Amino acid sequence: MATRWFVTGGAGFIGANFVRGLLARRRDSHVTVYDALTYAGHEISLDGCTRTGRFALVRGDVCDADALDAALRDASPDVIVHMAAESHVDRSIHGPAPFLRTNVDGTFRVLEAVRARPGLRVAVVSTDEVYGSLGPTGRFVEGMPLAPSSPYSASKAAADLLTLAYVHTYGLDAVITRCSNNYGPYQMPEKLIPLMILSALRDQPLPVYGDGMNVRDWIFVDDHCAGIELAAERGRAGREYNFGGECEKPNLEVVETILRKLDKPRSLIRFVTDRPGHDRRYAMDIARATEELGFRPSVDFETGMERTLRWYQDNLDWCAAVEDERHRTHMRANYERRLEAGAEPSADRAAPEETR
Ligand code: NAD
Ligand code: TDX
Repeated sequence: MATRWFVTGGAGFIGANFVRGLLARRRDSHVTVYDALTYAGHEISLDGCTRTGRFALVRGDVCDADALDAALRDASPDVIVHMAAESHVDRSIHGPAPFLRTNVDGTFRVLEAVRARPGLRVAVVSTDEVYGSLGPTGRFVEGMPLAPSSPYSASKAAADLLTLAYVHTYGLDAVITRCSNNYGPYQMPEKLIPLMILSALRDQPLPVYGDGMNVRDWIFVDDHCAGIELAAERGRAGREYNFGGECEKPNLEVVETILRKLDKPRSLIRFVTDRPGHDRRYAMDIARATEELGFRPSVDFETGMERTLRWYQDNLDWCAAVEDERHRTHMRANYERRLEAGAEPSADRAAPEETR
């Protein structure tokens, strides 16, 4: 079992939940977080970790090979969990360059660092979005050809392929995890669920793209973190593992659930211009992770949403801290015109045809 963990991107949403969970449950674990602290990475999300005496935060960029090397030398980990990434699809549409830099070149630097350290294992955290978009039926299965549609998902697919090439060519001890949409505490309010929670709490419009019938497979973040831990310790090198919540929901249903639970009116919903290239549906087949790793999602949507809503209501200070100028600039660029224009769902309906 691994005791010394090195988590790139550990100050982000999934990273903070992963690191907190590991430190709390495994008293023999030591965790180094290596994070550039971009607009999405926040030291406050890791508050309290230092008190364990088993935690270190190193501010560093995964694209900086020398800094990465020095941090790895100091940390001397058994395993790297590589989750540093630019993670927001809308931002990748506005400006793809940081996505290519961090997600492709950054992953290359991490793989090179692992190659220089025989015996070191790496779990590369990827996404369901590398598979593209589904029609009304079917699920993503590992081994399907990759068909990413956004600059974000294309950069993640490139990282996956590079990882597999390193296993094949250099015998790297690497696994890849691919997960569906996460929700839970510490998620930046640029993503659907926290954005809708905060907008509803503030009685502001809830911007729903297109007809609101795009489907995502929602998983509570702790379940994804459990899957990453399993894959990092028990996964077979060169193998991809799908994780998902077995919880498909159209976006509109998610938004209506939030409004109902907060006792806010449905009239806050605003149908706005669709996301260009918007994937219609994601759904994960998790049989491999279940059979080989013993993975099962354990938090149902009702419970996960209750926990998430409570967390955001109790942590408005965290929200105010992360909604800084960098966040506000993105929000203006992405929503100002959409909200001014508005759009009828029927006039703006995304093509529901199969894309694979
Ligand atoms: P996030 O945007 O909340 O966090 C990303 C973290 O990476 C931040 O702490 C940021 O500071 C850090 N980072 C960014 N660029 C960096 C760089 N160049 N060097 C070092 N650190 C850098 O993302 P998240 O939602 O926590 O996602 C984590 C990982 O999981 C990503 O690889 C993402 O693609 C993947 N993933 C996310 C979801 C989801 O629903 N959020 C689902 C499947 C997979
Ligand atoms: O304002 C919005 N209105 C809206 O209708 C936003 C931000 C989103 N949406 C829709 C688009 C998607 O169909 O909600 C759905 C979810 O959107 P996001 O929260 O942006 O997530 P998504 O694009 O599905 O990608 C997420 O899951 C896979 C993560 O951001 C990725 O990092 C992960 O790989």
